Amino acid sequence: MAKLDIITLPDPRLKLVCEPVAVVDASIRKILDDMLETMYEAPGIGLAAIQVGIAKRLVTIDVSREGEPKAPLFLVNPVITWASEETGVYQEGCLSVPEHYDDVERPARVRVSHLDRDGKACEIEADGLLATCLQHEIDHLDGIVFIDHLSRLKRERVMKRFVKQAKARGRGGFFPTMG
Ligand code: GNR
Ligand code: NI
Repeated sequence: MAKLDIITLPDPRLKLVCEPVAVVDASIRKILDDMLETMYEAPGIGLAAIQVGIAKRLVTIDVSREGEPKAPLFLVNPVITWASEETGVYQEGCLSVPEHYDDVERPARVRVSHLDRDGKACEIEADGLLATCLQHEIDHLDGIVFIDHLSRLKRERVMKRFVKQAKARGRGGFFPTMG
């Protein structure tokens, strides 16, 4: 397995609509395994392939808590087939939006159909943190980041900060920004 680099805002690749996977073969399983390692190292509870620069509809998730046995989930071409009317609010974060956390309202329960790591068709029904994480990851596959669910004012404030940081890195992070 190999740990991959995670891309962050304002990288334009985070806006891409990712391509469905035709066949779950050894090369796809290798990407999934590398994603899982990258996610555990980060650490994060979910990862979409585009966050490591791969524009395919691949997701890894593990919402098990510290001290519990690991419970990795691999999802290929996941689709939300049902979402509850009832919503819930979670404070979300994203490995591609480091150090920003904000409340997002989403359906409280979802059903998701997908292929697993063996290419087998599966369906899962989830609530709580897993339901939130599934929706957050499936958003990534369509070029949507959680800050897209915030008010325009909040989103623009966050974007501005990340553009500034990227510019600072571009010149070695040495000189102060000009605003
Ligand atoms: O690690 C993560 N934590 C998290 C917390 C609340 C809601 C969603 C998430 S997903 C995030 C990892 C990530 O960026 N996945 O795309
Ligand atoms: Ni994310």
